[in-house]
Amino acid sequence: MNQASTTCPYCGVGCGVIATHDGCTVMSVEGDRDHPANYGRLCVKGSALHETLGNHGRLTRPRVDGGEVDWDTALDTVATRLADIQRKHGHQSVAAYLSGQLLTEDYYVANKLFKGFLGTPHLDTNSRLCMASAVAAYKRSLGADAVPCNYEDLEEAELVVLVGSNLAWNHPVLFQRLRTAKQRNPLMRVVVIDPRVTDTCEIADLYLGIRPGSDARLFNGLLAWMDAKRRLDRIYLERHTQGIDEALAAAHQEDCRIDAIASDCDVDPERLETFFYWFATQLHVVTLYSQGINQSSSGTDKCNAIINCHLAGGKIGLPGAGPFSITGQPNAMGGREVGGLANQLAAHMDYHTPGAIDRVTRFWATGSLAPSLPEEPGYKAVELFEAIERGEIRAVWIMATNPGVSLPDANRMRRILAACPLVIVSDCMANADILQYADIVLPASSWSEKDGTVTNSERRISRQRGMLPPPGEARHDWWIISQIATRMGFGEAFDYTHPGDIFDEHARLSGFENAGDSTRPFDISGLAGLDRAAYDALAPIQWPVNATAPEGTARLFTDGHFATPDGRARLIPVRPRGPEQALSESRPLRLNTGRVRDQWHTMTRTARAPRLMNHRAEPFIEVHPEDAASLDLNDQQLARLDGAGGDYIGRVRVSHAMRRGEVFVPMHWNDSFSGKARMGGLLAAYLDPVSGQPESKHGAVGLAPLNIGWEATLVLAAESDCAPAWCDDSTYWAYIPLENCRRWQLAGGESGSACGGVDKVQRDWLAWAKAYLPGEPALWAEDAGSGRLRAAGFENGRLSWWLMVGSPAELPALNWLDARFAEAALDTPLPSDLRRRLLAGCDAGEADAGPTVCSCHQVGRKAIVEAIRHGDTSVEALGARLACGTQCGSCIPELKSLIEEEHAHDHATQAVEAETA
Ligand SMILES: Nc1nc2c(c(=O)[nH]1)N[C@H]1C(S)=C(S)[C@@H](COP(=O)(O)OP(=O)(O)OC[C@H]3O[C@@H](n4cnc5c(=O)[nH]c(N)nc54)[C@H](O)[C@@H]3O)O[C@H]1N2
Ligand SMILES: Nc1nc2c(c(=O)[nH]1)N[C@H]1C(S)=C(S)[C@@H](COP(=O)(O)OP(=O)(O)OC[C@H]3O[C@@H](n4cnc5c(=O)[nH]c(N)nc54)[C@H](O)[C@@H]3O)O[C@H]1N2
Ligand code: SF4
Ligand SMILES: [Mo]
Repeated sequence: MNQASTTCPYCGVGCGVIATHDGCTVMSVEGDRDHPANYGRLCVKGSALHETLGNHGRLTRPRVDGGEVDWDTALDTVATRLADIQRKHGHQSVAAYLSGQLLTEDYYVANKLFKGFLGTPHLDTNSRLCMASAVAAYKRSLGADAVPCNYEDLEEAELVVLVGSNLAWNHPVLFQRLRTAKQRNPLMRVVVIDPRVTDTCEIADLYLGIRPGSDARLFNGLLAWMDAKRRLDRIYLERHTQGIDEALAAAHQEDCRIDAIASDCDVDPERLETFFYWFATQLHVVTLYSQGINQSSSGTDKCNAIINCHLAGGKIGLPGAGPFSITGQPNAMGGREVGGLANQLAAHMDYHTPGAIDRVTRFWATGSLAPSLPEEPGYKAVELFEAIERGEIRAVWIMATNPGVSLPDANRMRRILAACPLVIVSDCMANADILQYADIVLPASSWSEKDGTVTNSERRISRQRGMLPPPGEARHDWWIISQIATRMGFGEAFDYTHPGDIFDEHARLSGFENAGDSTRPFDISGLAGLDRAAYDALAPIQWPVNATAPEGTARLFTDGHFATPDGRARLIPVRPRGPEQALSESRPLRLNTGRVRDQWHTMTRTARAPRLMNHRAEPFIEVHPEDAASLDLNDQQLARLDGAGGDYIGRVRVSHAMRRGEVFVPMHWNDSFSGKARMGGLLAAYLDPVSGQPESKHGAVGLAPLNIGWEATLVLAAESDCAPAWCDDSTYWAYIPLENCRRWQLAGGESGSACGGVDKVQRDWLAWAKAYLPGEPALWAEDAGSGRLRAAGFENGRLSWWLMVGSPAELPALNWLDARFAEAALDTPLPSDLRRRLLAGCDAGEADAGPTVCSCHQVGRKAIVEAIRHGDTSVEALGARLACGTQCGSCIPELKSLIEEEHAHDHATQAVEAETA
């Protein structure tokens, strides 16, 4: 057995992971106690990493025009077709769309090939949908895309403001660090600003349930308030900044009385003033912001409104202080470092950085080999797709991202890709939606196989280390790109033999002609020249790493000198703007989109671990109770959202966490897991004019119940991830992998739909089962009156399917049934008690645990509620009895709210009892 120390491939916290493996399989993972991001902790996604591996469902062979080919053919075809298109349509007719999930080395080579050697600036990344506004704002104010703070600052702060971040679910280990710090320091305060009451509110001293999109108004108001209360740090402003007068003038353009701001933001004025007071009177304030701020048509301004307040109070460059944009993807930061955004060139140099184009040309020695470097920035994500639509770009290479799900107006983006003459896709998973549009598929190696570095949210570079061979013929991304570069005639510049060679070049470029130039703080020249052993052993380190800071740098701008030409930070005048997507009579609801605790993005990886599916098994729509009532919607009923570019079907979750007039849907479901739950199609593409980031958080939708005739649950043996034929004739379907079988949740017979007339009454399920399902229906119990039905089929003595027609509210926990699918053969003839249990789908004595709350120990809601009623009224007591919340801790906020709910319920019942007595 071997152990490898590596880094988690999910979120930007960048936790160190120790993986135990035998060279073929990773048996287990645990948190690396020595890694400064997590000190041994892992969240539920990290601790389930080994359960998502395995060769099943992986891409293993290159494909060209639908047929499998060998690598030579695939690489030659890519090289020839790209060259042909460039010859006919110019250098800038080819593009790349990359991802913050590539390693820095992969990213560096792709950027060098496209911008350096193919002479096209059109290389952008999914970070455009994620960090672009934060990047643009840092550059405008601090002079460089340089995150000033680190994780310890969060722990050392007296006030932590979490804006547009659901840290508890999306950066769980950091959330736990913050919770622990707060327990240690009772004076620490936490403020959460989010239109939804999220699990992050568990540690909030103050919650502001803000009107979506009104954050800039709030922070502008704060700036004006600090001014009025003489809480500006005039000395800091004088010495280290520029632009306070203009920023204040802009803030004062609006009514700055507390009541007016509170009314615009739709929050309680007293709470608002409390927040203002706390912010203004504390020096050690960290404001951590994420997608609730960035993903907006005025995201850059919102980030700057936050940074303004920090600069104005001198709350930056100190321990426990600073504006902290938290990154999402494992290597969002690394991508920014190499120049993965279309407006960047390389190593934090822009096209317009004086001398940069010449410097990079000399460093890469593109010389006579290649066309000269582009002179102007390229198209940003959505613009890039629009350029394909116009026929201006005729080839796009998509790596490690699933834009048919994640881009706004995704259905249109799919049509654009379908019409693009050449689409090349590098991915690892056979079920990624993007593959439907690929002319050429290049199978890539994945986490546990690939080697390189990633940079986390606090500028810390860590190694990801490979331990397993890639399956079949999958290859490393850097290798694939270098091979194509070589076949296009640039072999000399791409003769890498190992990611270490690439890292060395990247480190050298960061320091190239960068001595003493404080406008390029991204400098890791101190890591250049590492030999293979030193690269392999590289310990986590925060950039800059150079001659002055050989051990790395924990915090930036501590001396008040910024990365602007004159060393002064800029306050930016901000005029608050609301969402661009307008509400209308037919689309009166504000659409919010985001993440759930146990899934990662478009589910190609996390959905492979059945226990990660249980917390939220189906796509859903969260709705405020009063909206639900006015629309005649019940909890758990299916409903349809209608948006600008398409519709979405999910199960209603009636929730007090929502504001009235707003709905929330998860961003995760792709074509393999549901038929109509891709939220990208609901949104029109409105972009921030500075950063080009789409407004993914503020759509406009209509909502209506789905009037279906039937609902059914089908559980089937065997392996396969794709949607089978029966999904086509269902109005709604969701696929939910279990340990030993596969579950489909189906609904159909929509009244008003084409097949509604036939299906509305009932289907002939017996005929249907015979047509679609393997094996004979051996058990069949039907209630003709209600249309309810339970049945099971067998093949060679094994259970092959189980069917329940009726509301899924009647579903038992399926653990017992799941285990039956693992049995080699069931007794024949079936004993009567087994028949009964099979029809019921559960063991008679088996309590239904309800939906999973704790994914680590698979503890369900009902079991927890029961334990609370028995007197386990603390998280600790619940942990002692049921083990829930004792491993990764991600479910603790949910445990606490269940305890509170039961407490409230008790009080209500007591009150009623008192009244009736
Ligand atoms: N479990 C899990 N974790 C992840 C990921 C994942 O897929 N799954 N993805 C990773 C990635 S790439 C990213 S970028 C991060 C994202 O991490 P977060 O930014 O925390 O994630 P989101 O859920 O997209 O959005 C955060 C919050 O913004 C709120 N919000 C919406 N509109 C507004 C508004 O106008 N103002 C304010 N103040 N808030 C608003 C939403 O209600 C939501 O709770 O998560 C990372 N971590
Ligand atoms: N409405 C709305 N839209 C959003 C968001 C939102 O909150 N709301 N969030 C946005 C944000 S912040 C983000 S980051 C994006 C994420 O959206 P995407 O980037 O589209 O999502 P992923 O599912 O992570 O796609 C990664 C793909 O790369 C593959 N892959 C994984 N590792 C590798 C590798 O090493 N090499 C290669 N070649 N392939 C690999 C995976 O199988 C998968 O298909 O979505 C954005 N879209
Ligand atoms: S918090 Fe969870 S998902 Fe994020 S890096 Fe750590 S273990 Fe991975
Ligand atoms: Mo992201």
